[in-house]
Amino acid sequence: MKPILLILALATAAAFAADPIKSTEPTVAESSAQRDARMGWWREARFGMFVHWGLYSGLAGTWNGKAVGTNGGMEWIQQRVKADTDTYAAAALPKFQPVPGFAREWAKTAKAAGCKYLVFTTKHHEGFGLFDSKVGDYNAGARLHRDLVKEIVEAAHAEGLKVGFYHSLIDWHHDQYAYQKSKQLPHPLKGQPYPNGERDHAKYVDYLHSQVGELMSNYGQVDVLWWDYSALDFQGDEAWRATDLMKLVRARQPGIIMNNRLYRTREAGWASMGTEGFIPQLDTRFGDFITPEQHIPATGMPGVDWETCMTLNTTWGFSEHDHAWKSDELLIRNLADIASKGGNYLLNIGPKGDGSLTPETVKSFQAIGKWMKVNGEAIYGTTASPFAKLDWGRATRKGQDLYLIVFDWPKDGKLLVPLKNKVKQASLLAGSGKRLTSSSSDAGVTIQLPASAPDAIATVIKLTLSGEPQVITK
Ligand code: JFZ
Repeated sequence: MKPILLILALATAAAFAADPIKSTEPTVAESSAQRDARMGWWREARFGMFVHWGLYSGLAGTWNGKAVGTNGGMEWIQQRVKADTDTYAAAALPKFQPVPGFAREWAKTAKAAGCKYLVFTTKHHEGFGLFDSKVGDYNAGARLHRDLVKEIVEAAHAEGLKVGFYHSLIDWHHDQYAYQKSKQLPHPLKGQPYPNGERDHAKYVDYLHSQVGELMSNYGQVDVLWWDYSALDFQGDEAWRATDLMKLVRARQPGIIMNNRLYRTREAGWASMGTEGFIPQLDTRFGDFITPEQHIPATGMPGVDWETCMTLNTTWGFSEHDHAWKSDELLIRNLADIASKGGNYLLNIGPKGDGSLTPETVKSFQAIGKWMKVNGEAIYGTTASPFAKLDWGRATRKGQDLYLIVFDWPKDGKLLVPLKNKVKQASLLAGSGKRLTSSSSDAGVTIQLPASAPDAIATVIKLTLSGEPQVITK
């Protein structure tokens, strides 16, 4: 090596050593401070709307006039009935007729509920793109002469919402998607030979990269990319040329936040298959956050960003047969529970084939919005509870302020908070911040409450402490 090159190399190495770089390949080199800045809005947001919408929405869980099931993901209906893509499209396309302005209802519903971001399916496993693409004809541009992604992005931005793209890696339409390479990933024709002879999976991966390139270039700023999904036996570079794909995305959207579903390895936060297969560790080269699905982790994940995604009933895509709607109480308490553990709640809606929302969907989001209007301060921008467990509810934290979210109102009107601290002030968020009195003992701080709960679902008390919270552990 020439002396000048040697000096350059050493200087570069020294610079990297001085400022430890968390992630190198496949993401762009980024310091912890830069990463924190990039993740900032997402960590404060705490609540987002997820939307599953595609050709399956029009089928609504019904195939040939019969219910395919009354629960479970009906966005998988093509796989459930084992339809090839042509049969499926012939049945589903006529039923997918978005009304003008459909996306405005979604965005307004999200905004009024207190959501800070909206993540929606640009393409689900069925393979139908909601966008317009130069590299395929199975999309809204080609079939409906509309760019539904553009319509949704514009509606979200009009409400001041950040925007996320869910994009399926799995593809049940593309004729080169080599589904035999994985025993674990679903496909309607699984177990059957390819109907069109040998497949060249690299061709599918080229198509995937091209479409992701379009999505990252044609819609302005995209804040989240929600990949879905990989298997232990098929993931990462082998399955999707994931390193290159992430590089392409970061080059066009430097601030974007991505989940970890391009991979299925321990470093990427996965231990096994199944929706409970995640582990609380994540090398951020492989994604920014972990995605517990349909459940809330028992404890938080210190040092790891995570987001629980959940359905309102039991399906992601609309089904006319699914009536198992979660109660307002459960939804609001889930949001509080997740915030108390330091995570985000991505709550799903499944619009119908015309893009409209079910009355149950609207009602649930309105109830959350009503609660958030009074109590949002206890959710947004908070960090995890300092308490391992509380008998009566949950807590969140903002510096030296604690938010006590009471689910079970004490019958004797005394709320015991296991804290050594002196309380500067205690007040209710509901009813214009009524002050409450408190006293201290060896057991902790006792707050004197009104006889009945101002909010039967969850009442928030704001505690201002002097100093860092000091928790009494039994
Ligand atoms: C996936 C999708 O299949 C589903 O339709 C929905 O979009 C959801 C949000 O994400 O669900 C999964 C993902 C991974 C597993 C199971 C369901 N898994 O690893 O077994």
